[in-house]
Amino acid sequence: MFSVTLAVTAVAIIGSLLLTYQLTPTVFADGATIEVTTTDDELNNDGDCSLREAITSANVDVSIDACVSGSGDDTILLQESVIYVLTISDDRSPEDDNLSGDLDITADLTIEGRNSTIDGGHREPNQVAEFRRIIHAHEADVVLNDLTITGGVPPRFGSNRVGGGILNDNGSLTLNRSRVVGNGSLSLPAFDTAGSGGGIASSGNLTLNESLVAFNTSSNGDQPNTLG
Ligand SMILES: [Ca+2]
Ligand SMILES: [Ca+2]
Ligand SMILES: [Ca+2]
Ligand SMILES: [Ca+2]
Repeated sequence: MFSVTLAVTAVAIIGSLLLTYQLTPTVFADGATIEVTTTDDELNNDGDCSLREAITSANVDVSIDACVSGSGDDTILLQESVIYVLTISDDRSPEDDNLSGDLDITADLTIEGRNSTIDGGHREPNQVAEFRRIIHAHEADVVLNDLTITGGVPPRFGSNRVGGGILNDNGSLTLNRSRVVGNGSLSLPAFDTAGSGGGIASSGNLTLNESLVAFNTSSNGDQPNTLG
C-alpha cells in the first residue's frame, strides 16, 4: 500500500512538472524595439523616452523613464526625419556610462535612424565645441541604418581623443544608407589632442554600405584606422 501511494505521488509530481513546463512560454532574449519619443537630450524621469534614455535601456536591459526595457540585441527606433541635438556636455570629464557627452553603446544594438540626424552642435573648424563626440561604441556590434551623424568632436581629455563623429572601440560597426558629415577632430596643443579621425575612428570591424563619410575635418591628416 505504501509503495503504491509513493508511485502515485511520484507520477503526480512528474505530471505537475510537465504541465508547468508546457504552460510556461520560453522567453528568448531576442531583442526589444525601443521607440524614442522626444528629441530632448536627457536622462531623467519625465514620462518620455529620449535617445540617451533608450540607449541606456538597451545597454543594461532595464526600462529607463518611459522607454521599453532592452532585452538582448535591441533595436532603437528614432522618430522620422528629426534632429537630435546633444546638449549634455562632458567637456572636461569624458565618461563611458552614457551619462553625458558622447552616446556610449555597450551592448549589441541597431539604430533605425529613419532619416533623422544626431547633431553635436560643433560647426566651425576652429570652434572648441562644448559638446563632444556623437557615438562611442564599446566592444559591441552596432548597426546604424538611415542615420546622419554630424557636429561631433572628440573629448579634449581622457584616453580616447579620436573619432569626432563615431569611435568604434574594438567592436563591429556597420553603416547602411547613413552619412557621417561635418564632424571634426582638431589638434589642440594646449589640450594635447590627437586630432585624427574627424568622421570615424575604428579599432574594430567597419562596414559601409551606401554610406558617406565626408566633409569632416582632421588636423592630423589620415591616420591608421580613421576615416574623414
Ligand atoms: Ca525622459
Ligand atoms: Ca540590450
Ligand atoms: Ca565615451
Ligand atoms: Ca558619454
